[in-house]
Amino acid sequence: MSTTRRMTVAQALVEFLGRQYTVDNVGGPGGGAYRERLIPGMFGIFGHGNVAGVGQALKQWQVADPTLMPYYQGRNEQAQSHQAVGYARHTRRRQTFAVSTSIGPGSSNLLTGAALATANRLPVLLLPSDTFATRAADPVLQQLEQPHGYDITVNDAFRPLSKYFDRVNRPEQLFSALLNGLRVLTDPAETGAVTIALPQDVQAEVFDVPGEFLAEREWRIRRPGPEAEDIAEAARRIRAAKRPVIIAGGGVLYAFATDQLRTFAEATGIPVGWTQAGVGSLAWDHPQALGAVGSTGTTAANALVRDADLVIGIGTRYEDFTTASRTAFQNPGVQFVNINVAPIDAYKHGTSLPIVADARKALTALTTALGGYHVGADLERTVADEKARWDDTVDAAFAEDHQPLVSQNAIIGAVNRAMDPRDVVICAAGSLPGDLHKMWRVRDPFGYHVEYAFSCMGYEIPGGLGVKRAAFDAAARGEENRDVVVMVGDGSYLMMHTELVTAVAEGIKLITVLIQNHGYASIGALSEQLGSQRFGTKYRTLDRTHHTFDDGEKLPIDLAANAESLGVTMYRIEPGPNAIADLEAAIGKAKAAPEGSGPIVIHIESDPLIDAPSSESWWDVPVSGASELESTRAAFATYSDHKSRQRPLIG
Ligand SMILES: Cc1ncc(C[n+]2csc(CCOP(=O)(O)OP(=O)(O)O)c2C)c(N)n1
Ligand SMILES: [Mg+2]
Repeated sequence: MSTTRRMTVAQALVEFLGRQYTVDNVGGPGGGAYRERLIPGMFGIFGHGNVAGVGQALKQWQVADPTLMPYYQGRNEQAQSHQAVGYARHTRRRQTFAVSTSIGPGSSNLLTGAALATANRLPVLLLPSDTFATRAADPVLQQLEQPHGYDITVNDAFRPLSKYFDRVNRPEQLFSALLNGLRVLTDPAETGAVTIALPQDVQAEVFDVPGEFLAEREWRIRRPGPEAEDIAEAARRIRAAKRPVIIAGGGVLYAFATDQLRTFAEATGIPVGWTQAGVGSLAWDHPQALGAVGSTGTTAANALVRDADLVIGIGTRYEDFTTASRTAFQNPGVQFVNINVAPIDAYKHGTSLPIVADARKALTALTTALGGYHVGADLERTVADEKARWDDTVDAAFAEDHQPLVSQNAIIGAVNRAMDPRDVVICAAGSLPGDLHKMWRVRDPFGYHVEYAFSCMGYEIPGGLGVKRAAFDAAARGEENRDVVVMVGDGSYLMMHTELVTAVAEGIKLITVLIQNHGYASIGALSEQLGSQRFGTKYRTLDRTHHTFDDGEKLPIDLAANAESLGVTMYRIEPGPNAIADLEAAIGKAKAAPEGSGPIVIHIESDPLIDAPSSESWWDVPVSGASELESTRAAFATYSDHKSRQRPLIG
């Protein structure tokens, strides 16, 4: 017999969240079963809205049992949600954090975080506070007060950004709000931002809570198998294909299907390219590993997909970069077999054979169905030749010796060499994600974490902190530890570096390589390519006469001193011939620091005008059709040429 308890909505919320577990039959310790807390902690920045209700409940539990719902601070609500997302990706969408905010700006600061989680299909539980449900205090500080709709609050802005949105206007609604919310969080096809708005008066209201609501509950990750007819048809099409290729996406990693992918690839001889989220599906030096596909791809992968007559997509969203804006696949007869647990992706681009299934189960079934099949020797030769050509290209880029400022290519090579195979590299925006996608030599399924669905400047440091928390928690459970290395540009750093303070407060050993190139190398190169002459992409002093930031002096900015002032250990790499060797040594030194000793930032300057090797690919960014500038007219001609190769549907 369960007993009913009288408690506040916030107390019931915190206790409920502390008793939720994710269970899974793959990806546990030693590859076996898995059972962990779904919500291992809650972030919060307190203000009116959550200081009393949720804050009181957290304090009450911190006194009674600090393990039930550990509270963590952050310096910015958006950054807190990025930490939760980083944690969620590293735990393969089986654990995430809750984020509690005050009303108004505390809530709206989370909007970018919600969009990022939803775009990346990564779970995060957002608990923004809301204005009074009773309207007893009205309009309260930070209330939106829309004349045309008095029930609208700032939190309604989460509706289009969330996979599940709810508002607990009455205490009894908490039950269905949380049960629905957690269903979505743990659903492999639906997951993303779950937002439950909590009016500040309701948080503190007392109601009767049945004991069964507060009992431990398990959420098993669904891993649906494929339908036999689909596998038979896929096998028939693969047997008929002359030039098949696999595109591996994040779904391979979330399904713990890397062994199954390698087995399938080796049994059939089909080569494998990968998306940003799919890096780690196969080790870079596997003979069938083509590397990155699409706009930020390798010439090897792009050559193979260009001529492919059958593309087997596994756990990919087929995002614009992957398809090179629908120009990647040029074989007129190309067909697609799309294996994905999410129907939206399985059916994407009008594919003729969608298979809605877990990647691991589908690959196992497909391997069996294809017994005895192997691609021809000519395809194997092409793969080996293209792979060797690209590997040589990367070797040359890593060995670049530009002076006085080094190239970012050489920096990436140094970081790659200095990190252990199990360490994790983190990135999100700027020129680094594309360069890493092309060139990073990944050696472990967890080794690469680039947020490139939203590519949000500022994700890098908080996202990396979330990954480090997850790696640390896994190590506490007996797994081997991993160092986490954030690679971040000066633009992203300036936008959101303040979670370094959080790392200082908790002594978290997060290693950051900060690349100073005084502005936006990425958008600068894009601007130049599109005929806009790098307008507005450099950090320079304002020339008031011509009102331009493009030609002034570099800003007298010292980001190393900035990080140092926050309590971070800093290594400055001096420009010059030893910069790359010094960088490798600095990473080695940072890695040797003990856990608990706090964050380390390594500051290095690079030349923004040296690009990564070409992908021999394209990305659709529309160019002005009319222009007074000759540079724009030239860019428009090139644009029109590429545009002619775009396909309306690719399936
Ligand atoms: C929040 C946000 N605003 C704007 C952009 C568009 N954007 C993409 S990369 C970039 C510049 C990044 O600069 P930096 O971090 O210095 O990297 P770099 O380009 O120099 O490699 C901008 C403005 C973005 N991705 N995210
Ligand atoms: Mg920069």
